[in-house]
Amino acid sequence: MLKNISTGSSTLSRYILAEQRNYPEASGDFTIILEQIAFAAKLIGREVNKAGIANIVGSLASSNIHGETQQKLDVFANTNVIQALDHLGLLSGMASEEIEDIIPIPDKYPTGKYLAVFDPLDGSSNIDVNVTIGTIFGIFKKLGEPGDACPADFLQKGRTLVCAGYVIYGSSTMFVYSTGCGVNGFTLDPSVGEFILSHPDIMIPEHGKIYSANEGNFEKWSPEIQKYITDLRNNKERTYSARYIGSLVADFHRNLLKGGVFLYPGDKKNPKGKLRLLYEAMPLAFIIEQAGGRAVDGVTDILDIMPDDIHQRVPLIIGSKNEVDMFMRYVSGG
Ligand code: FBP
Repeated sequence: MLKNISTGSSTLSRYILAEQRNYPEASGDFTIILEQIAFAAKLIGREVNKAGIANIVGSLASSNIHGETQQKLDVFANTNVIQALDHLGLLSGMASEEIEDIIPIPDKYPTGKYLAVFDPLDGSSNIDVNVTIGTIFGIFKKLGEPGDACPADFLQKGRTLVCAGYVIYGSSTMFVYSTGCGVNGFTLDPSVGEFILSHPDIMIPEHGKIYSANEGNFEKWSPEIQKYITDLRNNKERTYSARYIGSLVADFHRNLLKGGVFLYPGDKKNPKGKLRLLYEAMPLAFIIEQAGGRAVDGVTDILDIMPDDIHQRVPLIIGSKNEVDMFMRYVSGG
């Protein structure tokens, strides 16, 4: 944790500024980008909190590029993240899980050297039943020439992320991020409208006691994955509990703090699983590695996968190192 910064008194802005002072060459761009994402998160969190009473739950007639019905809040969240970032002069383009093409910077604004990728409202199929949902984001540097981004600019390994984070809209709203110097969590104090440092230097326990998977898919999994889950259930040395919310940010956040493994593997019908590499897996893999955990697709570490499409799906096994290593031993036959 940074010197002279204590929990309960440091706002997100103050923390980012202090972090920035460790890098004399830093321009302050991140401070602006992260503050803007935090602002969008406050707007999204406000709508999420009143979702039941306002006419904002439910579906729109439109569907997104994955053929899923778009929830109204999905569209609201997507618009707000874009509007928070498009005018800064710091980005050369954005890519959202909700939009087929990359999102250009409007001509009236200057471009910059960063690229933003995001899932504006992860777990949105849970909105109508008041389950915790979240926003996931990652920031890359645009490689090559400055100016407007093209889709190929986004095809970078997760190792090149310069920042990643998520916001969780739960019983409180939390902003968790990393710029590659550890992971810190900030809780929104609604009375002052500020994110306050509440979870400094988050480290995931090396061994976890929770496994999170949609066991409704058990019969579709490979025998190796079935054996992994069966052995976790029957483990004699360590008692495992199953916990699955079905909302990635919520499942991830719990396991990050308590230790455990989340898995959404591929199966025969969908060998690449359900989750998206760029918008979900990479940012969370960046966070988990910074917190001492591991994320894999069953063959490779997530951060070492080179995407070939911005909307690519990927199997995701993420969490405490011990349980992810164990998964790799099962699927590699080791
Ligand atoms: P959406 O982006 O459509 O919300 O899908 C992602 C997600 O909801 C994740 O948050 C969650 O981990 C997963 O799907 C749950 O899938 P399933 O219902 O198949 O278990």
